[in-house]
Amino acid sequence: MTTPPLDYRRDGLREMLRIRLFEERVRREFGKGDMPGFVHTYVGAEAVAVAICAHLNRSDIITSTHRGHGHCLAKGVAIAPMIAELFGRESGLCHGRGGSMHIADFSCGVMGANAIVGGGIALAVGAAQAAQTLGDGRVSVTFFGDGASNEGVLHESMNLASIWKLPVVFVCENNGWAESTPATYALSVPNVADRAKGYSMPGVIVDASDYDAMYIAAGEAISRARRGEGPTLIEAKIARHTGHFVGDTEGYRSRENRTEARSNDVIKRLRASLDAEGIDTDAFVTSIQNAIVSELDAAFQAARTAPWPSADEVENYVYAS
Ligand SMILES: Cc1ncc(C[n+]2csc(CCOP(=O)(O)OP(=O)(O)O)c2C)c(N)n1
Repeated sequence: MTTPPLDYRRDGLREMLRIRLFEERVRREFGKGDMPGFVHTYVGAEAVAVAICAHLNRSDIITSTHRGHGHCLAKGVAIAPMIAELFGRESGLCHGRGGSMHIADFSCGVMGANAIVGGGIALAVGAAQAAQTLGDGRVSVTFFGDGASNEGVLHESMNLASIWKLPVVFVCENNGWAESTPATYALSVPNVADRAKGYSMPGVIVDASDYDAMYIAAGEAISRARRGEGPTLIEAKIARHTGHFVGDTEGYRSRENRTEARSNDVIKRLRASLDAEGIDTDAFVTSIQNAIVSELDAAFQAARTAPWPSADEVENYVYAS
């Protein structure tokens, strides 16, 4: 296994910090009570979206989940219209009709977050089939959780992707929980990746607190898809740092389990390894923090004062009305 070049690690640190700061701010702002709906944050999982998207082009496709902010940011969605969408405003990416769980931006290949668990998986397979038919070289990636891995759609999708050698990567973010149900209870196999064998594709387990490992595994799977050799299932093992949603009191989880989950943080780990190589990350991190905090300040202020959709147009931009 080769270590990725330094620049990729610095880019990785920057992108992961952007997501972390975005999510921590969203959590705080949600507590003020004027952001409608539910919010599920991506804290602790940043390496997965960032490492995958580091290997994707803007025109490549991703499909996301109810926990989709990190995927969207890593794929290039702009912060201000995303925040406006969280507030349900007309200036939001989906004209405020979607909110946190339905962010989509086709201009950078984000076919959508999805409140339906497993809802993005078949869409990514369809996008991969389109890319293969058109011969345009694009790949698609679908992110989903361990809970979604028990949905029938994953199994049908992996089977079709395998027999047609579609350029798609299945990325399971296994954070050990589906809401309050432990993966150890709900999975028929020790690892989600074990299921790849049934569909004749590589099944790769990655520790997502290790950015280098995640970057390398992502690169291999995406290159394989681009070479026309078919799909890969990556299982990224993540420790769930927070509750299922913002406000979850986690009565089903021990304090020790939560503390342990937070103890092996990918951002701290990557910073420490860069520092050990003689790169002082303090100044780098401070400059990223300052820039992102200003961007977030402006985005929240603009979103809170932006117009709502008008009542007589509320059925526009939705598929069924
Ligand atoms: C088809 C469907 N079933 C159930 C739900 C309710 N639900 C929302 S999130 C969730 C847990 C999903 O767990 P997982 O896929 O592991 O993702 P995580 O929240 O851990 O990231 C469930 C059951 C849903 N939204 N859609």
